[in-house]
Amino acid sequence: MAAELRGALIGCGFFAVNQMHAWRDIADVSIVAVCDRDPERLTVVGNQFGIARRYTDAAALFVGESLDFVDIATTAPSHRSLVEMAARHGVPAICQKPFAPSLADAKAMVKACTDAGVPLMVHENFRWQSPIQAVRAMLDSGDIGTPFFGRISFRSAYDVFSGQPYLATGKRFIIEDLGIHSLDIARFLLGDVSTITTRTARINPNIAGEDVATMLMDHKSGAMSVVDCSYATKLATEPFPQTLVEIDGSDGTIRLEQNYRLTVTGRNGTAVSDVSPPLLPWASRPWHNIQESVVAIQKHWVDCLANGTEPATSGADNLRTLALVEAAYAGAASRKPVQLDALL
Ligand code: NAD
Ligand code: 89V
Repeated sequence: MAAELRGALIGCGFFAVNQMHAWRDIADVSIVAVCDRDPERLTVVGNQFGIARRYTDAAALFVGESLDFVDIATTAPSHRSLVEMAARHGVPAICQKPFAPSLADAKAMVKACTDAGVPLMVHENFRWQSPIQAVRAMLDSGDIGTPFFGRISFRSAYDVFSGQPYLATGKRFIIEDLGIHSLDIARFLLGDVSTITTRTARINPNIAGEDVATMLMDHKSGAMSVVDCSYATKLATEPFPQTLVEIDGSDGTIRLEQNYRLTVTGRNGTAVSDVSPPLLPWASRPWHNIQESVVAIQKHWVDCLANGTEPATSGADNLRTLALVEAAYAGAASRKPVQLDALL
């Protein structure tokens, strides 16, 4: 591997701009080529980041470039073909969430990369947000004892459809797009899940999918959690895109509340701290929380490639998050609890 990693971006859309800014913030890596089937987006991102080598066809990119990795920032329908293309060329791949439109596709993608011996990471960045990492650190400190209950909550009325119009048109919406992050955070904080029970609703009549979901999960640790998300919740202060967290443990509690206020009550008393993410020079409120996590996950990828270690949100790991998404939709339809192990 060269001293400086050579990466290429596939998909130069709405969110990829954050990924490009983040790559510029990270040492020992550079994006040497960009690809988008839409020539307009290719020009916008190529010009903004000064990347001269541009492709409208991913197959041509793999033939034309010598790469240490690809960063796939397209939407889900193209993920399988692009990840499998990377595997065929022996190129490690980052793939945006949702990893794939179905669990069967995702399993095939993991197999293709395993068989080719190439690392695969899903760009599941919410667990990398510094406030969420602060909650994880408090759990690790042991101050609240053994967790027995969690609530991971994302409730908002933010207009996500203006930046991401495709979100209004899919049969699936909030669980697949946003709940997937909350479910991953639940796994990150409380471990893997055995059973999930789900209820959904559509409040906004102008979209095709569900915009409210409530999920109750049994974790294998014995803890239970509620993951609730809504894009139909009008609050006095709009919290987008903050994830709020409640954890109850045998010796205390953790509360991550609006405005990144963290309250921990445990063996050492109560401590209140401000865990606001930094506003990076290129970031903009209220997205700065997500934008900072993009730098963190991409740094992690570079470290993993350098050390030969498996990314925390590897393709194999993310199968367990995507299985929760599949199980949530199945359970919302049947109104019955769904066992996770049967899907994996
Ligand atoms: P977008 O539609 O704005 O951008 C996708 C781009 O990919 C488009 O420019 C499109 O032309 C290009 N593209 C599609 N298929 C291609 C192919 N086969 N070859 C080359 N180019 C192709 O979408 P977006 O809002 O930027 O979302 C992209 C992905 O990022 C989605 O999966 C979305 O869920 C995810 N996302 C993640 C976060 C996060 O915080 N992790 C936030 C927003 C979006
Ligand atoms: O993170 C995401 O996938 C985004 C958003 C936070 C807007 O839902 O689509």
